[in-house]
Formats: sequence, structure tokens, C-alpha cells
Amino acid sequence: TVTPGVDAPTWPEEFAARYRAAGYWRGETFGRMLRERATAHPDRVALVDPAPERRTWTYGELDARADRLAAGFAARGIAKGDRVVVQLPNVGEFVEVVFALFRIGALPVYALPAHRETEIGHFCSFTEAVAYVVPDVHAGFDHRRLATRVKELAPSLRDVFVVGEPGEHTPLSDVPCDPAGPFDEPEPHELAFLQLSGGTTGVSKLIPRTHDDYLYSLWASNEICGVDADTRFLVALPAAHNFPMSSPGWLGVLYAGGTAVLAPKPDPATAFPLIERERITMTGLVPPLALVWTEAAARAKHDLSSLELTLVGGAKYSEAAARRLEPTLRCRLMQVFGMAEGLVNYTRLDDDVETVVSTQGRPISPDDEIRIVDDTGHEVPDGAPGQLLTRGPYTIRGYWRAPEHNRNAFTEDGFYRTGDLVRRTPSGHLVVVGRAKDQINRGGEKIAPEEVENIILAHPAVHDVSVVAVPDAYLGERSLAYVILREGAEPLKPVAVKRFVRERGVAAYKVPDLVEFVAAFPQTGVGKVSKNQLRSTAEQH
Ligand code: J2J
Repeated sequence: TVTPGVDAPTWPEEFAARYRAAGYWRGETFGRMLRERATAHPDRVALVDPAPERRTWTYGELDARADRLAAGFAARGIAKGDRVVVQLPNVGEFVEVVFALFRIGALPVYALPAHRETEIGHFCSFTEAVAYVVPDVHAGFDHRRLATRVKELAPSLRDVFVVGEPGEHTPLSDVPCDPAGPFDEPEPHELAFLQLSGGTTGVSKLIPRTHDDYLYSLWASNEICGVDADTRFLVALPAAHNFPMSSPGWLGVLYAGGTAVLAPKPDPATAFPLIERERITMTGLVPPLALVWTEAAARAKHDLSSLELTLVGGAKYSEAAARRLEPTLRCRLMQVFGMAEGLVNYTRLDDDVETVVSTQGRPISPDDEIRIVDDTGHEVPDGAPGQLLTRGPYTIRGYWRAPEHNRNAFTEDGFYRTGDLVRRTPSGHLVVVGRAKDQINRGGEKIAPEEVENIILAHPAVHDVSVVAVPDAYLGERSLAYVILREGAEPLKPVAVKRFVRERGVAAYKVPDLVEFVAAFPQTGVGKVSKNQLRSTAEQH
């Protein structure tokens, strides 16, 4: 079971009381939210999964389906507080499964389709997950075989549910049964799910989000983005990412009674026909995709005129690229700078063009507290760059079961150290100017160098390794591994290092893009590897 305040630090009561009194925390839960929408407008279409055959779910159908699946999960012993690792691509079953879990108060742990044995093994064993939900084969990869291996790593795992051909596991289609009596429903202040952090450490930390706090970020995002029952939102990015899930994302759209359309892939060849056919009004993209869409739109044969708003975030969007989006896609641009830990900033629909193209927005909530500090923790003068610290009604107070890490990741008075370097404009908008944390942002996918370094260090020919970001015109950043070989070791080729990482079973985006062999690393004054100096060397690439 999960004990609020023990497994996951929570807001001190005086803050919780304030957030409730202010009307941010409405005392809703995801399970009840869907039930209410299904009662109010059962026949409205909630969800479209367009491929390979177009399938739709009305609110009534999604609600009934969540009930039957919840009953089936419960019959298999999944109970309130249990963790279930969900690794599904953009398919309707993803939404069915998470609402079924919400309904019984079990916590989905959102894995990405790209994750492999190392990551999934960690999520399952660290959270003591009782079940794991996978597709059969996705993007040419057999997730059933991965599940078989993960079962050996994680003894807590009792069930593997497969969307599609089950192999040796249980088909998800066998799970639903007639709704049993009422479930032991979660309370609004309890945890709803565990989201993944981008991470800066060897293993990624898990982010505990409550019904109250996440639902607030959804309805407030809806107000800012103008999401309502007429919104038709294209989920172009992987649905498990915090951005397409909640800013305002498919969960925000379901909250508002609109329609979420799941794109199997985010490229223009897939997305543009969907925009035309489904009359899409809103979507969210990472900067590299926004670049590709902007270029493709100039010669698109498809009618994109339904598109009203495109959100771009997850990594820094260059001002020059941002300027081109509105004229070519012929829709409004909104920049979004958010994080799965909480704080989300948006430019506003009534901001002038200069603000929209040159800032990353301002916080959702009047109660999002922002501090911009120097290395010693003191606030910098107005407008000067510094490290962003934040605290507020939907920003976590600590990671799941990570008390040691939390001591550094949060200040004593509960501010989250984002690791982002920002400056604030007089209007209160934030401009992201860099990063203090050791992380690589590869087109929105976050890589913790330490994780990749630990893997490469296990190679018998490697003496030492340092992984840093290299600027990249398309992705923003790519990864470069500087490797020092052991004395007397056989020389390695870069591809051998890449293959070694891949064969360890990690998400492909973590495999270093470049590998370079060096004799030594530059040192800081205190004899540590100077990543700053390595990064400036890497910029010559
Ligand atoms: C620069 N850096 C950005 C931006 C995120 C909405 C949007 C994005 C995320 C997300 C999210 C950036 N410019 N516009 O969860 O709800 C970098 C920062 C930040 C980190 C968080 C959402 N938008 N970033 O990207 O948890 O470094 O969330 O701290 O994946 O991405 O990453 P993540």
C-alpha cells in the first residue's frame, strides 16, 4: 500500500488548506470526473484511434469500458495503491487502461514505448509493480518478449496484459468483466499515478501526482488554451509524456468534454491527413517536430484550416523558428515550458507576437511561486538570469521513495530546484537561457548523462567516460560520449560503444549520437571532470 507523506512527501496542511480555499483543488478524482462527463453527455465522442481502422469511444462507452476493465483488474487482485507499469503507444486501450486503474485507485506508472529492459526492469522492481501492460509488437519491437525478461527481474510482477496477440501472457481483451460492487475509491488528495522525471541521476526518479493537483493543472490549462467541448486535440507526441497528457493534453480535453485523437506517429505524412479528416483544432509539438511541420505545411496538399492553436514546448524553441510557425501553419502559436514535476508556463492567447516568439510563457497559477537564484541560493536582481526554483499547488514536494535525493532536489521550504536557468521579463514571462542540471535535452527527450556513463563504464575496455550535449540544428542537442580507454586495451570503434549501450537494453534515444576517444578529461580546480569545458569542446562539432 501507499502511505501519503511516507512514500511521497506531500504539501504541508497549511498549503493544502490554502489551495482548497482558493478553489484550485476541487475535490475531484479522475474516476469520478469521467463518470460525470459520461452522465452529462454520454453520446459525445471522447476518443478517436484512427489506425489501422478508425475506432471511436463516446464518453458513455469509455466510462462503461473503464468500469468493466476496472472490475476485471480487481478480480485479478489489483487493488487500491498497487502500481501497474503501463507501456502503450498512442492507442485507445491506453486511455481505457488508465481510467480503469484510476477507478480502483491503482497507480499507473507511465513508461514510454521506447523504454527497454533496463528502464522497465527498474520501474517494475522499484515500484513493486503487480502488473505490466504492453502492446504485442510496436515499431518492429516485440514487447511480449521484453515482458518475459522483465518478469524474471521483478518478482512482484504477477500479470502481463497484452494489447493484441498475447503470446504467453494474458490478452487485455480477456480482462473485462461485469462491474462488481463499488470499489475502494481513491480520495482526491491521494496519488493518481507516477510520472517519469527527465532525470539527472543513474536511474530516473518517479513523480507522484495526486488527483487534486493534476486535475487543477488540467482545468487551468484548459482555460489558458481555450479548450472546450468543441476542441479536437491531436495527440501527436507519445501519450505517456506529461506534455501531451496534461498541457492541456488528452486528459485536459477529456476534462472539458472535447475529443482527443491519437496519432500513431507525429510526422506530417501521418498527422496532416488526420488534421484534415478529423477537423483537428489543437495540438502540441516539440521544437524539432514544429520545424518539420512548418516546412511541410508550405507545400502541404491537405486542408489544415481547422487548426487553431499549436503548442510548442519540451525544449527550447528558437525565436527564428517560432516566428515562422504562425504564417505557415496558419494557426496561433503558444509556447509552453513545463515539467512533469509540476510547474507549467504558457504564453497567453492575448500576448503580443514578440512575447509569444521570444519567451516561454508565464506560470499557470497565481499561486505558483517563482524564485530565481544564484549559486549561493540568493535571489538575483530583477531580469538577471539564475536558477529557477518553484513551489505551488501542482508542483510536487518530493519524488516517490527518494528521501536522499529529495534533500538536494528541494529546498528546506519545499521549493523544487528545476535545474533550469531562466530570466524573468517585466511582464512576468520566463525566458529559458540554459541549464544548471546535468541533463541532455534531445529534442524534448531527456537524457541523464550519468545513466549512460554508468552503462559505458561497464565495458571492459573503458577506463572512464563523460557524456555531454552537442548543439544540433534539428534536435537542439545530441549526445556525445568522450571515452578514455584502458591502458593496453584493444582500440574500439565508436559503433562498438553504441552497440554496447544498445545491447544493454535501454531506450534508443539514450544511445550516444557521437563517440570520441580522448587521452584525458579537463579537470576543475578540485580535480573533478570539468563538464563545462568538455561541453565547450563539444561545441566545435
Ligand atoms: C526550454 N526547455 C524546456 C521549453 C520543457 C509541458 C511542456 C513540457 C514538459 C516537459 C511538460 C521547455 N524551453 N519550452 O511536462 O507539461 C525542459 C526544461 C524542463 C524539462 C522538463 C509539460 N519545456 N523544457 O518537457 O518533465 O529543462 O516536461 O525542466 O519532460 O524540459 O522536462 P519534462
